[in-house]
Amino acid sequence: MRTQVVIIGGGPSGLLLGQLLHTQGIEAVVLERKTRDYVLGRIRAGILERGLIGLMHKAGVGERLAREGFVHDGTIISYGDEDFTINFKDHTNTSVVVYGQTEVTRDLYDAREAAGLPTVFNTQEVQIHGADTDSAHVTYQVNGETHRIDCDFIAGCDGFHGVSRQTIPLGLRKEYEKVYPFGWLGILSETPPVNDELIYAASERGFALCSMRNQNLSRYYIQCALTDTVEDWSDEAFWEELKRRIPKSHADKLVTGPSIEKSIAPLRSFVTEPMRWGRLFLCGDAAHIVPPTGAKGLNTAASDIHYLFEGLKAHYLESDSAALDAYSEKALARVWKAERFSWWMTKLLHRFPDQTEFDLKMQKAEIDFLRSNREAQSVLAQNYIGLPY
Ligand code: RFL
Ligand code: PHB
Repeated sequence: MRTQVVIIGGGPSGLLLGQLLHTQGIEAVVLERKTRDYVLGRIRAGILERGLIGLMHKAGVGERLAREGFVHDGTIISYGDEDFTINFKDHTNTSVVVYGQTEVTRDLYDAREAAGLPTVFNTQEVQIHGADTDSAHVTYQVNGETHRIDCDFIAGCDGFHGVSRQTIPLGLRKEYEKVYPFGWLGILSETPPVNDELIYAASERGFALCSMRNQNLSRYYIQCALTDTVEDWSDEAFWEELKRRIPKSHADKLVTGPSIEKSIAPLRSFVTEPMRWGRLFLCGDAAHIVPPTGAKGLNTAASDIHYLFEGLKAHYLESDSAALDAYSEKALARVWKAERFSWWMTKLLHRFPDQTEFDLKMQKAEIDFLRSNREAQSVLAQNYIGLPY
């Protein structure tokens, strides 16, 4: 079999690319290691920047998002019982939208199926061959049977644990990594959100985040030790700890209930350079990871897809490969800024095991400065709503 682009990974990056290519008549096959239901069962991102929203519309899948997404004009930052709002709209004339990654992925799968585009699920042993030659191809197994697809290009959209990044010889790539000494324990509960806007809460007991999916579905996170397991945290223990970390005025209003999902995610900053090797292009979590504090992971994956899509479009429709050749450089320039913002938000709001009393004073002074300084708030707002592509 032959196609123009093989997309490895049927997560949001791979599906968005597939749908955008389809609008231009460019053929792609998506290979996904799991099933559609498994992919949709992963509860992840919740905040979409205007760039990703624009791409969803461009891909022809923005209708439900426009109808059901919740526009957020700002966010609350708290420290102990004190809190303040940063109004994105005032500073940038732009908002973000609360719409779960699950819904983004569902809309993309629905559109892919409606258009009859090829997706192979349950693929195993995916291997990339000849990415640095003119005979690139991908092999994979389904039910023990080996298949081969020849192609012009390969989009490595297979997340942090995928095969695409590993295919680039070690001597040709450089990896940059920071592992944080804590994780996030997250729960989803069918309860009304404690507040209309998100609350990013710093406290002496550690960080907490109050987020949501809709009027009766809340998403909450608390910073936890890396050694903690989900079994260590009963729902009751989670709610008690959350209440201790957010301002009392909010804690008193918190509606609790049974969790319908509970998971722990470690926090990591990671970038691999370059994001291209011959005919292979890395996109999204396959190339970079951010700690979730700035809500940048999915949004940065989307900007990669924008650059790759524009490159492939110019290559196929105008026989111009300049944009494709600039992919790695352009994507990385934006990635590093998202890395910086996520790292900064993480440092600002979390408790680190080795923090000295001086470090704590610095953290508090930085939050106080943010609270009182319009320019500092503007910098946060510009980064949060997403830097331009
Ligand atoms: P994904 O979502 O990991 O999808 C990769 C897909 O590739 C498949 N795969 C393979 N398929 C074929 N062959 C192989 N060998 C394969 N290996 C893997 C996998 O099964 C999977 O389906 O990567 P993608 O598409 O690049 O998307 C990235 C986003 O998922 C990620 O950046 C965000 O979820 C990060 N993130 C957030 N991002 C935001 O922009 N805003 C947020 O509010 C936000 N919150 C979060 C987050 C991530 C979190 N966790 C759990 C890490 C909150 C959390 C808690
Ligand atoms: C979420 O709703 O899952 C969420 C929101 C904001 C973040 C991270 C996660 O920074």
